Amino acid sequence: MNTIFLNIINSKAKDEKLLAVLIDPDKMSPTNVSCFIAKVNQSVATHIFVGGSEVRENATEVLVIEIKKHTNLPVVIFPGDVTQITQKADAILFLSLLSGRNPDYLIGKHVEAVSKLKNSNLEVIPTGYILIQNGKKTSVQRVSKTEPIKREDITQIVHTAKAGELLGKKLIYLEAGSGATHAIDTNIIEKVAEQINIPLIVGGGIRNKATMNAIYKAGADLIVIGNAFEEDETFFNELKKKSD
Ligand code: 1GP
Repeated sequence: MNTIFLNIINSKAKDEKLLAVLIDPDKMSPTNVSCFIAKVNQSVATHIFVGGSEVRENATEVLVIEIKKHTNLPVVIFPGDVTQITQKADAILFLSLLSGRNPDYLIGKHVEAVSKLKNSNLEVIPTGYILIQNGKKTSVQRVSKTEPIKREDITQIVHTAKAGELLGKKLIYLEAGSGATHAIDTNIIEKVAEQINIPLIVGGGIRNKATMNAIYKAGADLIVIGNAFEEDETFFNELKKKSD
């Protein structure tokens, strides 16, 4: 039942780095899925995340059904809201926005989600989600009405990640925000990775292989990329799987 989480743990133990392609149901039409997923399948991507801050009702389920017709990669919901939960996916990142102090995003939405999760086969992965300031207002900030942690406040970032681990979160996700101008500083990633023992996800504003490699080297176990693939599908060419 914990297959996806256990695979992440096993990869971390072997230092095999993971890559999730993030697909926003509001930006991807189901008719474009097969062509896009063909490129994902040929790349080193290991996971497909589906979600967004604001998504039309049912759009996520329709998209997940279509994606699963074209790939065997695990499809993980990365929800901005309860309405995005669908049983058609393999797992859900059950996100607590630990950087903010809005009770709805710390526990309220989670209580609402229980009726959808209690009899479901979805693998639920408790995830501490930490938004870090990157110079422009992000949609997470706007929708959740919370402030990100300042990027200079490294102690607060590290302690927030550690508090998440101590609370029992199974993953920590450091987020610069979708389309961030700059990815999270490697210095921040190093400090967090040194202090936590659970897998570390990093996303937001990652647009090239050099940045990916630097972020992996700093200690990220899984990188999430959305915009860079939406804007330029040729980026997949740089991330082709090596043929055996
Ligand atoms: C956003 O971390 C993800 O929630 C990915 O961000 O779209 O900027 O790659 P990008």
